[in-house]
Amino acid sequence: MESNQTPKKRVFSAIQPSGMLTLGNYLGALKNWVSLQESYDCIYSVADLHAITARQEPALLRKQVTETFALLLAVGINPEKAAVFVQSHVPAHAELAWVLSCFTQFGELGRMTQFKDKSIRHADNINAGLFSYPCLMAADILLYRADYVPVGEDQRQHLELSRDIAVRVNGLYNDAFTVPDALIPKIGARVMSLQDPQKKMSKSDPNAGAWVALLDKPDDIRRKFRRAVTDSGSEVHVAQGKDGVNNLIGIYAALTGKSVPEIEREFDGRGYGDFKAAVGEAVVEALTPVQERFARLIADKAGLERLMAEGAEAAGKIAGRVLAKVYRKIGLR
Ligand code: ATP
Ligand code: LTN
Repeated sequence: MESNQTPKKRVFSAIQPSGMLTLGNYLGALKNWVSLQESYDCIYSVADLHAITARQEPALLRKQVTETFALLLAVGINPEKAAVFVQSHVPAHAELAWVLSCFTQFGELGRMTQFKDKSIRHADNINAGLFSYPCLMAADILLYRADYVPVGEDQRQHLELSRDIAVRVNGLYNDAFTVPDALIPKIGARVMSLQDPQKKMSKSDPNAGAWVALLDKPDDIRRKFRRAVTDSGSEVHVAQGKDGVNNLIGIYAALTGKSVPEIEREFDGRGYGDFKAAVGEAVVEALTPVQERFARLIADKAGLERLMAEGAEAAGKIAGRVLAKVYRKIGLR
């Protein structure tokens, strides 16, 4: 029977397999990925080609790709609802990235703040891949004609560039691509370091007390929150300049679904000590089931490989069709 339902909108996002995923990745991106799979046609990827813009140890990279894939399933992405795959398993990503790099200007790439930051942090390896990274990211998105791309705040500029590239190519070759919109959560889009709340929480931070990994042990999580930097005051209130407390309130709100006024009331007159313990506990409560699922998934390597192959096959079909259409439009034969 003909369905008169409009087709679901498409969502695409990806995450790098660079070491342990953090609470920032979870609240800024993954949590959203999970809820979107109920109402959208979702495609999620482990961006291993992006990861090699930094030098990687081959055995470790292989392990991290498998672990990141398993973590995506452990946080609740369901391969029966969403396609989940490893970027390098679908060759169309690298192929379209080359094409798009010919439609992206040197000046545009040079303005990317992530490129500028990473060039400073890794001055010994400012490679061409790091520079053209946004072209590969645009290829990831445009290959699936994605309508929406759920990411954290730090990816907004890359998303804007993907849109600019899509609009430019469409102007030259008559609607080759869908122009995507970023989906950035209201709460949790920028989780800050627990030690320096003016900096984003990042797994590349050498101070492990600054970030929480999704696989950290419960006691380590509790300790990191007990030691989280706050200011010298004692009131649990969102306020200008109270970056540490604001960050903890954001984390607690994102995990419990409570509003800021509710949280302020809950901790009225109770001081930072109580509050930090409660945030730590909320994080432990959210991550314990994720860790249990991860342990089960990672023990079944054959099962993971089967799921990876299925995901790549489903994604590859869509990507191959879009790539062929683009090649045709630009005159490749
Ligand atoms: P690095 O910090 O090592 O450069 P990253 O964590 O920014 O890496 P990814 O792992 O690829 O890079 O990020 C995956 C997703 O997590 C992206 O959508 C990104 O916006 C989001 N994200 C990363 N860190 C945070 C954070 N501190 N707060 C909110 N979202 C974040
Ligand atoms: N660069 C992103 C990861 C990423 C991505 C994508 C996100 C690679 N390809 C496509 C959204 C859409 C990051 O978060 N560091």
